[in-house]
Amino acid sequence: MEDIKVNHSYTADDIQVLEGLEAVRKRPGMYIGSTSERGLHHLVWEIVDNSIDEALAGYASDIEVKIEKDNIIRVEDNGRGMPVGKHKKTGISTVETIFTVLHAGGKFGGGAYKVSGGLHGVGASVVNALSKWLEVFVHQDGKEHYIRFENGGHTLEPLKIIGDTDKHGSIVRFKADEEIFQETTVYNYETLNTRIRQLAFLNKGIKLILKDERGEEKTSVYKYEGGIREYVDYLNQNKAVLHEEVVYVEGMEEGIIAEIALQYNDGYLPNVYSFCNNINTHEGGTHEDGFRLALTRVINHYAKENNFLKKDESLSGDDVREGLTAIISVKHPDPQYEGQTKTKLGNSEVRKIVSGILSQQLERFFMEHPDTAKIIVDKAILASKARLAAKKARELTRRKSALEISSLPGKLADCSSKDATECEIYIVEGDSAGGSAKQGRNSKYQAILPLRGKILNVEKARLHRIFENNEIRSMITAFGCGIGEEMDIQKLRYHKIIIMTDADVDGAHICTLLLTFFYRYLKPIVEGGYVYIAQPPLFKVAKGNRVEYVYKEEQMELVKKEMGENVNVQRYKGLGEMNPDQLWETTMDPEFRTLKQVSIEDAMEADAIFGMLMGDEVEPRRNFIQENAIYVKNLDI
Ligand code: TTJ
Repeated sequence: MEDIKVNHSYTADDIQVLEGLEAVRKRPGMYIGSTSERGLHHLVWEIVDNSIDEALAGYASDIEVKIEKDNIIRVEDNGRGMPVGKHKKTGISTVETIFTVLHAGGKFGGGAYKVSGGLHGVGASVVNALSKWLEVFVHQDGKEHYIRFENGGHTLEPLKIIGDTDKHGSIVRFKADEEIFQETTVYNYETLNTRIRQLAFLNKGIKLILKDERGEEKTSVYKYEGGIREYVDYLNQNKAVLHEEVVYVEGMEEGIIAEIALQYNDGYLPNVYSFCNNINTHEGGTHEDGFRLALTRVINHYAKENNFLKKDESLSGDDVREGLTAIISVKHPDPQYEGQTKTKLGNSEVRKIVSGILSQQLERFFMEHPDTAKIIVDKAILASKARLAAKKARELTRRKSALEISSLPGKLADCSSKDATECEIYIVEGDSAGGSAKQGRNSKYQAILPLRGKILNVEKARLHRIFENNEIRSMITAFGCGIGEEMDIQKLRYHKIIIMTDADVDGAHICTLLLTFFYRYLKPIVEGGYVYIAQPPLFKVAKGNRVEYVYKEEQMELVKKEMGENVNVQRYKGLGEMNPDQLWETTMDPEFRTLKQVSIEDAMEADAIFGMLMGDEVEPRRNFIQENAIYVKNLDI
């Protein structure tokens, strides 16, 4: 152990100072959260924050953080340099005061937006208290000043001039005390790198350098003239963005600076981060409230003004944040933090300031960039529709469980058996075919649910609109198993769900719609093989008393050959052309019928082509159906 030479006599103030630093050493967790790896890195931020303050005040442009050999940290800035003169209250140099008086940080600073006075801004003295040794170099007015502390902040000798210089700025070097940081005193490059890059994003124009000299030298240099604009670019780098330009607004009111950058991607989750004085306000707060308020208001206003939205419709906050990447950064001279982890900004005036700045400038941006505005509004409208559909799906499921089986739809002709494994439900197109099916069925295990035909042609609906369709609602109720996330396949009341539609375009539409719907909202019934498509005959071939039904075009020749001359051929254009007995015989009787079991691929395919089938263009639809008749056998088109 070397002898510590103490050159100056302690005053009463000094004694207090040392007691203060001793308190930090006794309960370090109180000051830096913990003495884990995280606490160790905290030391670096306590020092760096002071240089950031100097840069924010406009006096420093470059900050360098170096991990020297033996895990010594060196922080340098090119600011004015810490004040070297005598401190009024302590009677010692301000530099020494900064490093030996708890919470002295706030008093020497000149900058209005003190990061170092923020969340954990306990000050440089805490770092000193928890260091084996710490050195300060101040370059100012042609002179280089120096002071060193050892063993938890004991001043070796007062600040002194050690030479001439033409630089200006502050340098701090320190070695964390292994007695305090017993877990580790080894710094993680990536931990430092990530935060330093973030600080560079949050403080545009400041050059931040990280160097590692412990092994092979590593260096990262960050300087973002675009600030949080480039932060949003960075966050969206692997995403498909919906518009090239990041929307950026900034303003200052009542001494509070607010900056917002945002850009939409094709995802669904919002990615919104807020900061106050460079601290990530995880719990949000008034700046985030103001942001949400303005975003929702401006997008709704724009959408209505331009008739993208009816006057009585509106987009919710969740709608306008779908796929949104945004950074909200405020700089506040006197921030108040609240919440569980003190990461919620509490200053109430900030809400109005942020919402005011964003409202005004976003509105203007939309006017000047109508194409981007349209893209954003469209995205929110789509989100709104999806949300509505999901809500309806949930409501339907809830209604079902509340009313149970007693609420079975009136149109349903249910079967008498309650054994789901033998029960079948025919989903039949049209009331007339439904009537025939009801008369022709075996009512013990066959249920009939007629769907009113043409629903699709009328609707040209987006998928979610099918929830507004009564037929489909009664179908869901009849199935009894709920839908979507709350679906319970155990409650399915029929183990065969049989779609029975006409062999024409409308029938194909209904089939596509049903399969798409099943695929999206009732996937387990498709996966479980419970869904079938009935195969009604295309032709009836009769000769005298003998009647044959033909299900496939290719069979026709064969049957004609077999039955000889003078056959009567009837082409069925719809289920309604068959009487109840014929329908039973040809399509419903388990002894004779053939059913096509629907695979998940069929349903997927239906889902994929859904948009095309629902579109306004008739030709591609017609062509598609002709070329890909996965479930359409004969099309009268
Ligand atoms: C304060 O106002 C007068 C001129 O100097 C201002 C100041 O304190 N600047 C300053 C402090 N720049 N850099 C610091 C600083 C740098 C490090 C690395 C550590 C600490 C504690 C302060």
